[in-house]
Amino acid sequence: MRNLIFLFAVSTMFFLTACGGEKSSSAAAETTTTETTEATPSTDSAVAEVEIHGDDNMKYDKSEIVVKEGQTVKLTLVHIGTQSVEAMGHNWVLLQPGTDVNSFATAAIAAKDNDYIPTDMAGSVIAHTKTIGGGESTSIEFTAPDAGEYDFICSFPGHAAMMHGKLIVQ
Ligand SMILES: [Cu+2]
Repeated sequence: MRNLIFLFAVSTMFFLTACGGEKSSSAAAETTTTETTEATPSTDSAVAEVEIHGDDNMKYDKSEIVVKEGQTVKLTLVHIGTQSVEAMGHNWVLLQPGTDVNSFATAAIAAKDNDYIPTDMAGSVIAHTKTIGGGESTSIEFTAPDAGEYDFICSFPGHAAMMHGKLIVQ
């Protein structure tokens, strides 16, 4: 009888050990899967992916963006605030060198129906996003122009004084 109880105890231990072993090998399999996902090829270096945020305090989170000449720039503007597009709309407008930023911003006030891009000054624009409100985001793609420094602004009425920066093309 003692022998039988001993045998039972041993076989139970064996069963539990086997069960535990199975659990750790399945955990190991999960880890392997995660590592495979992380090993996804890195993004194409020919494309510069840029993200810039605008907020409810009329500010961009970047005053300088650096890219390389001829590079494809994928720019995403994210409005991290909550205010409406009417009250605190933001866009991102890249201007040709020599453009008078104040004149452009003044003309933009009357261009609400065209994303605040004044039609008669469209030639001064290299690239621009649409105008968005809180919680929205928008992306554009353009080719980085010749090496140099370019002004970018938000052309929503009254914003350019606070929301401006330089795109530096190397
Ligand atoms: Cu703005």
